[in-house]
Amino acid sequence: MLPTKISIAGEPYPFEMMPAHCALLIIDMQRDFLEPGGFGEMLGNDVSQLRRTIEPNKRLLAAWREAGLLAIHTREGHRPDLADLPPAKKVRGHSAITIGDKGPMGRILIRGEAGHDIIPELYPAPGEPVIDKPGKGAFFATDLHAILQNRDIRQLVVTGVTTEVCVNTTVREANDRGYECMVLDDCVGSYFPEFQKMGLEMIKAQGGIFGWVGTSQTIIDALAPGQTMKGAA
Ligand code: TIU
Repeated sequence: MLPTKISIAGEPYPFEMMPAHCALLIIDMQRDFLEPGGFGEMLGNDVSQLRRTIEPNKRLLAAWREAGLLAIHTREGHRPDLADLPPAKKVRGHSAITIGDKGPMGRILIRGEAGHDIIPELYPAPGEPVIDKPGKGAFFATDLHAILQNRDIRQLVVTGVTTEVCVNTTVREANDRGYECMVLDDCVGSYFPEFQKMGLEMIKAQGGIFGWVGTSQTIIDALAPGQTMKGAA
């Protein structure tokens, strides 16, 4: 049994994690953002900046599942008929190939296409909710808030990609809805190192204006049986 509360080292100060009320939220670890030959790389981005998050996320997810806690996955994407794709999002960037067009791994960011799906390394287990979101934030136009409320979740450990876009947007949305968020620096990634750094700074500045920043190993240690005994003593 895990303790009711576990103090997790983090910035700007320790995060008092309540395992029964805390979910792991893994943002958009999709093939099109992370895999060589995908949409992200096609746009000229360096996917290795994101791929370094795969192993730490894998270890964290395994420990999280082992502890019997709730893990939730998100995917950014749209309906095949593009009815939920704002025209402004479709044309943004003036790219030759945009959302809904045929890309290297099927139609880009369209639900049901190979590139839209989650990478095999972090594939959701049966029973783990998958949130299909049309925006950058995971709360916009989704049932995430309802799912969290129904499970009495009040805290989120947030990982995934990209740090300054979908992770930051989601953490801000969650914060305004009353959730406490801890973002794990080794489990979130940006194509741009300077945005990785500042994306994390912006969360923990001003006394943790949007939440906490920590590291996956601290949480894995807290969830491990040996550490749990110590924490309970
Ligand atoms: N998931 C997510 O962050 N979607 C993006 O479009 N990110 C970029 O950094 N472009």
